[in-house]
Amino acid sequence: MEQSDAQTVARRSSSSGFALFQRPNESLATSQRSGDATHRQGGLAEPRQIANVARRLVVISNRLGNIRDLSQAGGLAVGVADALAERGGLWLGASDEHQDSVASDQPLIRLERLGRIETAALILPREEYSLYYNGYANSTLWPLFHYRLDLVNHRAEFLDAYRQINARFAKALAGLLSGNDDLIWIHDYHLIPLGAELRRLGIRNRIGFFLHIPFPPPDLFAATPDHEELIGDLLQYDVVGFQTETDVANFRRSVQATNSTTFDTNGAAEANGRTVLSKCFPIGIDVDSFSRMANDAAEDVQIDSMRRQILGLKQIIGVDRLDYSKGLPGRMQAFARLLERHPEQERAATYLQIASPTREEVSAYADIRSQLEATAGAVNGKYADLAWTPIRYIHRAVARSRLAGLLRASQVGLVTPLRDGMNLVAKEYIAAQDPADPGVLVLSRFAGAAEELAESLIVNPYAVDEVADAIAKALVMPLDERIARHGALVKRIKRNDAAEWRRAFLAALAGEG
Ligand code: ADQ
Repeated sequence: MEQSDAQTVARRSSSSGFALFQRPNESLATSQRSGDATHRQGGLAEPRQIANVARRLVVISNRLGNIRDLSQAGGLAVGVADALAERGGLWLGASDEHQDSVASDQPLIRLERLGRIETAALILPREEYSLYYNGYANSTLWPLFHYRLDLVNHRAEFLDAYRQINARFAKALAGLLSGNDDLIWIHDYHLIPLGAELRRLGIRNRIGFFLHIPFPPPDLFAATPDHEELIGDLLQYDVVGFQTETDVANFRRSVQATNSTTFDTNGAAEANGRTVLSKCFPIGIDVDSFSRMANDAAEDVQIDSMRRQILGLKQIIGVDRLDYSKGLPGRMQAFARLLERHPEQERAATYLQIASPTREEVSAYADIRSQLEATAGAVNGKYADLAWTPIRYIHRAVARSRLAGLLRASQVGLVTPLRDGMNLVAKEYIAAQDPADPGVLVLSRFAGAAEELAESLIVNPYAVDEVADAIAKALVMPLDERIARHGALVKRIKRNDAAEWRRAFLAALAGEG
């Protein structure tokens, strides 16, 4: 359908040069039926360039990655951008920009195109977005899905905003689809009801959902009053993907407990007149590119590493968002116990913790920063001398290239979350190592990565002495054992890398896997 400019209110944004547009009174059903082939740039309506691959990929995640500079992106952003770059497509996410008042129910979207990737940034009402993001997503679902019922905050206005924002995403997306053939891939816990909202608008496309965080066991999941609705939402997808077999099993048990739907041996169930496939797709990294980055470490990272070599100091490293699920206070306590239980490590090992700020508007995150600073201060106060600082704590995000160099320069990687969907830092630590002299990964059994990475030193992060002893073992592990363990781990992360993750998910989504 050729869309007239009269239907589109568009104006050029002076700062960014791409279009901000609003579609008043546009019938979504109409744009679906006719396969709306209109792409607006700076107020002009142009024919949309539909990629010449058979099925266009449409990705939706809460936030958009910066497709102009993916060097700073980890995990989801890289995986998604590479999938889109391979086959072309559209990426819809919430904009950093917000509406101060809800002037209209029509979607307000900023479009940008770079090569074969088109991004659509949805400008959402500020307050509603906050209740959805800081509220339901990060004060209700995040703690619930990380088994932290003690931190779950349930409020009716959180849930209302969550459903409302998902409905806004659905409305925006419906207007951007180019037809029934678009493959729709929705990411993460922020957008669980999006598939159901799209179905409500009459969208018949194949829709897949991937959960990046754990799925809790049925008894925990049932603690949320909304659990039946959430299960109903998930059963509207064609494919529901999880990080681990444990998550898949938890999901299936919750489905059975909630509405007696059973899964066959292939993980498929019949619901709402379609087949829903539930399956494990462990996310991975681009191993070769991360190894290369680690090899080309910045000069100051190399100098820091040489200084430690001269002093005979080994480095233990942790890299995380400052999130209570990552087990940081317990990890620092484990380092302190290492110094108590293995006094030979005094002045021989130093612990570098990089913890980037995250979700600071959510109250459960306020305490953890002061708790960590107090622990680091107490350990340093007790043990430090002029020549040795036991804990170096950096409360900032670090550029990925530096991060890779720092991981390589560390003899022990400490990844001890209390619960984690996968944990890509574990895989990045392995990829960063020098195969001829690799470091040792100490990994929580409660990270999804532990299902794959059995050759690391697997620990219970709640057992502080056990973690301390594992660090001690890693620090003195003979070279031949380190090489053997590292070789096996590298094979594993190469087999399940980022390319395999998206290939497998997209094959399932297209009905081929
Ligand atoms: P996260 O909870 O953010 O992701 P994780 O997988 O460890 O957890 O990290 C994602 C990326 O952020 C990694 O590439 C990492 O290097 C980077 N990163 C973390 N801390 C950083 C810091 N301080 N400075 C710079 N970069 C940092 C969610 C789930 C995980 C799941 C991923 C992907 O919680 O379980 O592995 O999604 O699915």
